[in-house]
Amino acid sequence: MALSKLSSSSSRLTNLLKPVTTSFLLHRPISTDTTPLTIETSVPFISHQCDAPSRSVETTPKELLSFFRDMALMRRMEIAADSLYKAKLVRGFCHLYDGQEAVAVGMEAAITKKDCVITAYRDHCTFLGRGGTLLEIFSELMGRKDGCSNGKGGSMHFYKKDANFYGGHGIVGAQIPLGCGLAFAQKYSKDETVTFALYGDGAANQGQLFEALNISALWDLPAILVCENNHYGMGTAEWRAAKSPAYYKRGDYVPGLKVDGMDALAVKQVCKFAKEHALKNGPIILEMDTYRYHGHSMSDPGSTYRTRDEISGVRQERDPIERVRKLILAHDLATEKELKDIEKEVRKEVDDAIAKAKDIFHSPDAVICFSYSQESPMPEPSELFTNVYVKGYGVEAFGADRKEVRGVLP
Ligand SMILES: Cc1ncc(C[n+]2csc(CCOP(=O)(O)OP(=O)(O)O)c2C)c(N)n1
Ligand SMILES: [Mg+2]
Repeated sequence: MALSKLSSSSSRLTNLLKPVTTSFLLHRPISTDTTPLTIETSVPFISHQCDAPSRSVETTPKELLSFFRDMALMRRMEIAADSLYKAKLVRGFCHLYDGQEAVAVGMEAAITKKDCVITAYRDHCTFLGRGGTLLEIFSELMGRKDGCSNGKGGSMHFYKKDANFYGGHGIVGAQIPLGCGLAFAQKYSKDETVTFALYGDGAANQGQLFEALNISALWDLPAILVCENNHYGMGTAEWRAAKSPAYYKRGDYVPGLKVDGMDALAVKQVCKFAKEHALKNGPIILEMDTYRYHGHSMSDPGSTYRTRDEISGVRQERDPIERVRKLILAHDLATEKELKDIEKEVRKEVDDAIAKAKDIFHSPDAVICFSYSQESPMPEPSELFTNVYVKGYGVEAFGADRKEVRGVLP
């Protein structure tokens, strides 16, 4: 573990967190101060077939405070989703992202909403990073009409077309070739944008990754393949599944970089670098060294294939929110109390969104087909087949005997 190698003595840590250069003025309003600040990444980038970006990352007090707030919001949201699940208000599959927040936040700081993002089923925070709202998230989780997929996708299938977020995919690895297809469209339309296709260390062992890489490299597609290496695929540790766990090198002829995925500034730096690289030269792999605190999904307590010490060790040494908190305090950008107040604020924001998602009352003629709280309607049954097939192609539904047409889908 990268940060675990660092001395835990507070004086050493304070030295490490000191800026390379700094010229900010104290007593400026913390949330709007854009005075440049340069901070060294926690560990060096490791490169394969390309140069590594500089470890000195340009940032501002405003950006660091927004990293802190955004990651705290994501963390709180995931913890709330866990409680809702346990209260049986969320059903079906649900995979939580707490621990991995720096990847979503750092990536968004480097790109625009014109760039495309596509990921797997662990998608709540990626959606929030793309500008999705808490209300859309909790509504979707609870199968409500106001969800980002009209309550029909659930946890694994969040989408936000207006911010070029293409989901939310449950088939492991399937999003990788889809992402390369998006990059093909971007190259074809010459719009100077790129696609970030995120996948896990488990998915990295699939054949389709290499097929997609081959064609992307052959055609110089602006595809950035981000392997979020949280070190486990369900209950299987990476060392049991991968002959080479150096995922950044697995593209062979495709350049790659290994990054501390718990350091939001390092993630921002490498994503910026990768975007420039991909527009000029074609695909690149970014391996983000990260960690999930929760089990794989809600049915996995996450403690049978790894030790509690391992989990608490990562929390203590590498936690992405705590890292930014220490940076903010070391540079006197806010007080401990101000940071605690931000955490209180996000807690309230999450609670308010859940209350709203539960209590939304739609049109008076809304059909309540299956509801856990008295007022909140699920989508109407007639919605079952909408947004599934393209309209006008006459898709027919047969009975089990396949003889009789039972209905024509809209
Ligand atoms: C094609 C396919 N095979 C198997 C599964 C079952 N499955 C769901 S998640 C998962 C593990 C994937 O691990 P990883 O890619 O590391 O992602 P993480 O869950 O760690 O984010 C598996 C095997 C699936 N959904 N799709
Ligand atoms: Mg994994």
